[in-house]
This record gives sequence, structure tokens and C-alpha cells, in this order.
Amino acid sequence: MKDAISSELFAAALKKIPGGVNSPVRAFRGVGGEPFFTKRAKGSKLVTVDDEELIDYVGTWGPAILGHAPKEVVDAVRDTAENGLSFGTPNPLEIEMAETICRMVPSVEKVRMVNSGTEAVMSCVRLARGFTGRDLLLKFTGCYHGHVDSLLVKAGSGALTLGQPDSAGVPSALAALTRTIPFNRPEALREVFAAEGDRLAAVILEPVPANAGLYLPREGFLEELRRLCSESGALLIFDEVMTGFRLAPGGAQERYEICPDLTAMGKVIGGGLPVGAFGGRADIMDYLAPLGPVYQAGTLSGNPLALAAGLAQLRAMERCGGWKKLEETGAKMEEAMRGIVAGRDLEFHRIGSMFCLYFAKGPIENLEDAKRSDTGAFAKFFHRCLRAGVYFAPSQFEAGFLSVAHSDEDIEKTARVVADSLG
Ligand code: KE4
Repeated sequence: MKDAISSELFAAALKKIPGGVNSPVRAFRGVGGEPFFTKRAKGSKLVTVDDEELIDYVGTWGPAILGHAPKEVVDAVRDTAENGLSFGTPNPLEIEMAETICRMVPSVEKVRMVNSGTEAVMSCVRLARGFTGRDLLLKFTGCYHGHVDSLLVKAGSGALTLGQPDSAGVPSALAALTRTIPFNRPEALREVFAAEGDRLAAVILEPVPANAGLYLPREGFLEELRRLCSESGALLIFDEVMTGFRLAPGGAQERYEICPDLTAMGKVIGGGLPVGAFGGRADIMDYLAPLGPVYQAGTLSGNPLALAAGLAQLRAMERCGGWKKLEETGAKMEEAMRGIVAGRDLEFHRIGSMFCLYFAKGPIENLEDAKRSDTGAFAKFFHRCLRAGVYFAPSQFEAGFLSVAHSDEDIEKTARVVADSLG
């Protein structure tokens, strides 16, 4: 893979941007080497500044569910921009987005827009604490909820990749208010609730954790969590920033038929533009300013361009039967991969359009299991695939994403490249 221009750009980036990147996981620290720079993206492909075309399985970490630069979304942004970029007043698109989210995610009775997944999660946490009058949080090791101070405790994604699951700069007094237990361990769950259930403001989780690779909730685990929260008065917060509007129109909560009290959302509903949202029970959401005592605000919250992009993407998904297509493409990829991993120390996990190839033997049900992975072998595999034109997430502890734009040819080429790259 040619990367002379990327290399020049990265040298320049390193001079002015910490680590040369605006988000750590992009720095390839989990796989070695230097990141490539992208000059354009369309459909299932990225094109690097060195004119290398790559089949993209990162999809800008989830938002590109239709593929890159879908015409409907680009047109919506262009048309909306003609009328102004930001007003700082209410605008009609905010109502359309709120009604759409409430229709697609029935547990969401009211919703507020923000500008990132982190902001959505941070707001859920403050709201849960304000509503319950309690301080303690419970999260699961390996789950990543953005760079929220109180949740950068045994976190996944880039924090895990860089070996900093507990970030510097988070006061120990704050971290002490966050309990962490392994995912998929009902006995650990029951212990925490027995000991401190009446002090828990909320339990927050990725219902399908996808920041330590990708593993699924055990049968009954989410139901048990819902029951324990209801009995103790702790709120159940689903972080669906990645799974929302992807695993089903209503996200993982639709797929698993669990009703959380609050949901954090993002990515898909911004169509690639900066966006986040949080919503849930109306009696909880009405605790937010200006109605209630929990303050939360944002200059660009409800930005017309981001909402136009997100609405156009959601409409296009509904119009083209996008979730059915994603399931079909996911099944084709799974079939191709199953044949390749058989007999090897590999584990391929998939749900809908999200997947992970672990360089470890199963079962892999939580971070502790995922950490058995051979990250050195993954790194070699990653670079072999990249040189052959297939771009997976640059870390063993991230998930892969399919889009509506991924074709049968993409899957067939990917299967060949994966098989060759495993040797
Ligand atoms: P943002 O603040 O990055 O928009 O969203 C944070 C977030 C919250 N919750 C979940 C479940 C998430 O996965 C994320 C962010 N996802 C990572 C990828 N694992 C974003 C990539 C990055 O950090 O550059």
C-alpha cells in the first residue's frame, strides 16, 4: 500500500495535534505503523490521499450505515445549508427528529439533542443522579461510554487499546462513585445490588458491548438487570450510541425487548455530522432545565445540518428496507468467515451488521475473556488486509461495521483477503 503522502501529512499533524490525531484510536497505536489519511469516501469505499481504494469496515465508527456520502444525505445537507448553518433558536427539524426518535425507540417518550455520544451519556448520568438523588453508578468492565469522567473507569475502545482504561485526570473521589463488574456475570450483578442497590443512581451499559471487540449478552442477563434496577430504584441506562438505529430501527432494546429508563444515542442519527441525543421516560426527562433542576445545554444542539443529515439517513433506511439488507449482508459475511476460522484459534462474533474477529478461542463473553486475544497476531493480520485493500478497525478491541452499500463482491473479496492474510 502506497502511503508516501499520508506519511508526510502525519509528520505535519504530529507537530500541531497531540499524537497527530483528533481521536486516539485513529493513531494505529493498537496495530503499529502510521495511519493513512482519507481524501474522499463513497459507498463502501475509502480513498486515501495516496489514491488507494479500501473496502471500509469502520464506517466512521458507525454513522455510515448507508455507506459513505449517500446522495440523500449529501443533498439534504446542501439544501439545508442554503438556508443557514445554525440559528441558536428552535427550528422545525428539531421537532421532526424528536418525533422520529420517539416513534422508532418506544422507550423514549422525550428526547434532547446534543453534539456527541459522550455528551449524551454525560447528560444521562447527571440526569439519573438528579432524578434519584443518589450518587453511585454501576458500569461494566470493557464498556466504553465516551470520555465521560465518571465512566473512564475500566473503559473499553481507545482507552483499552492504549492500556489506559482508567484515565489520568479523573479525581479518585469521582472514580470511587463508579462500581465496575464484569459483563455477563449475573452473580456479580446480584452481589452489587444486594450491597448497594439502594444507593445506585443508575446502571449504564452497552446492551451489546462493542468496545472490547463484540460480544453478546447471555440469555436472561439483560432481563435480570432490568428486574434488579426496577426493584432498587436505580435507573437503567442503555448506551446505544453504536447499536442504536443499527441493530434494529429501535436498536438493541428492540431486538432484546428490554425497556431502559434512559437511552444515549448518536452516530447514525447524525448521518456523519456531529450529533448525540438522550431520551427516555418523560417524568425523568422533565427534570431537565428549563423545566427542572438538572442543567444541560449546548450551543449547537439541534443543529439544522446535523438533523437534516440524520433525518435523511433514517428516512432512506426506512425506504430501502435497510435493516433487512444489513442482516442479509451480515449473514453472508458470517457464512464466509465461519469457513475461514474453523479449526483456527479464532472466534468470529456477529449481530446484524456488527462483527468482530477475535484472535482467541472462545467462549468470549466479556472483557476478561476478550483480553486473551493475541493482539500481535491481530496487528499483523490488520496490516496484511490493509495492504490488500481491506480496512478493519485498527484495534482488536473495536467492532466492525457493515453498511447497506457493502456488495456481494466486497464480501467475496474480503473473504479472500482474510483467508490469505491468515496464511
Ligand atoms: P462520541 O463522543 O465519540 O461521539 O461517542 C462516545 C461513545 C459513547 N458510547 C459508545 C457505546 C461508543 O462506542 C462511543 C464512541 N465509539 C468510539 C468507537 N468505539 C468512537 C471512536 C473514537 O473514539 O474515535
